[in-house]
Amino acid sequence: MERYYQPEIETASREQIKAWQDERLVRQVRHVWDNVPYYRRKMEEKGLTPDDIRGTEDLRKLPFLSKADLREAYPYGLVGVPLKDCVRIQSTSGTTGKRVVAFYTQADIDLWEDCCARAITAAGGTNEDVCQISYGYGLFTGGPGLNGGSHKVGCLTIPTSSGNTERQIMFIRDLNATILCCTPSYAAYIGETMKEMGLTPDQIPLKAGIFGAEAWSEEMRRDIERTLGIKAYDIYGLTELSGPGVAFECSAQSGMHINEDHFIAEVIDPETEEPLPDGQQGELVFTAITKQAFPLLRYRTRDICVLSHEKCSCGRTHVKMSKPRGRTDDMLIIRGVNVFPSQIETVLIHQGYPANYQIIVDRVRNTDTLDVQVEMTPEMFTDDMGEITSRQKALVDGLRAMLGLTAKVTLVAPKSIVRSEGKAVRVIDKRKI
Ligand code: DLL
Repeated sequence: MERYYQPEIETASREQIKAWQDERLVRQVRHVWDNVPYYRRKMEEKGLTPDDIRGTEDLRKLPFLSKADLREAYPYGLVGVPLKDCVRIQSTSGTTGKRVVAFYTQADIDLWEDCCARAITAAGGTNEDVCQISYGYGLFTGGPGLNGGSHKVGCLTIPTSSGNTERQIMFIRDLNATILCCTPSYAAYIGETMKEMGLTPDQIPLKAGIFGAEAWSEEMRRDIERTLGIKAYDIYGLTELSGPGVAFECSAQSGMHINEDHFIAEVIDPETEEPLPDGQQGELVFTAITKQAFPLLRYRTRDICVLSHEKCSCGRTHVKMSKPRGRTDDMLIIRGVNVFPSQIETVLIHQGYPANYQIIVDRVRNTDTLDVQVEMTPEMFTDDMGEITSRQKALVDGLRAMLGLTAKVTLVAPKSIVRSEGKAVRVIDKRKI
């Protein structure tokens, strides 16, 4: 039977959801106008006042916010309450440019943790469960967000943070952890380490995993589910909007329900900025309608996905987003062809390789080169050159069929690609340097 953390909200009628959104949007626009001069100026430039926003129908009149605005307004320019009312900051890892610093009031934290509690409950979690949180703790939102959600559900929470993989496995076994929360690449690594320790899925008490913070394919899901003997659920979020729990997967495992009582989602064409209908792929844009301290309106996430209002078998009524296909800023353009790392991953996993790979893009004599290093499993490992050559050729063919591009594939020894305890680094683009 499907369980909900807040059934009256999660299964509310579409009319009710719209009524909440209409009312909260109007209030939020007023709050931002009164308290965030940066955004007020953007509204004024478009000739708008709060009176022009009477409900969700008027959402598209509002100006967008992007990462560039966050950079410009860093650190306090988008904060909507006096700092004395803020109780926390969280921040991104800042691999590209300046870090995003997001602010929270106690009420913001509370709503964020509710969203994470919904995700844990949707994965089958109850107060009988032991929830091990192996996302990083600290500035990264993964650990603190799911920690709070796990407390709200009443799970016995093990805040291991990431790293020290053998100790992770010891805790899972000794303390009977039933739910594991971490990045999918770390889940795969934990699975791999368990296998090396001679452990089979039935010797591991886990039943579910809540994995997100980076893109992962359906193939990788099946792989992790098999190795750990669990059901693996996706969870999505970003620091700018709180952290994990903006959207989460239910038992249907076919897209993530967006918590629409807190976030209005749109998908837009990234070029024309026009909103797109359900089923069409574009950039995800969110308007936070309940957050006080960091109230972003029409924030462009750069994540590419599709929305669906189709009825879900789990009984939840909130719109679903597909797994993000990639980011507008991680899409590689190689010899003019758009390539997402996830497409490469799909080919590898189809041919029985683990998701341990690195994509190296370079430019040699004005031509882009695509080099994919793929790790063999210990079972595949051989020094038979004929066998290696034919495996490499099968991968080159698979990649050509998927991408329409010829890649150079190099098979490398097991364990030679560095493992990630957080978000994996899959792409090295030497062209930018
Ligand atoms: O990654 C928050 C999070 C923590 C989500 C734990 C889920 C679990 P940031 O570090 O700000 O926040 O990175 C946000 O990560 O815009 C997406 O590009 C990507 N991302 C997050 N979840 C998923 C997912 C956290 N389930 C950025 N699938 C987002 C694919 C994801 N990409």
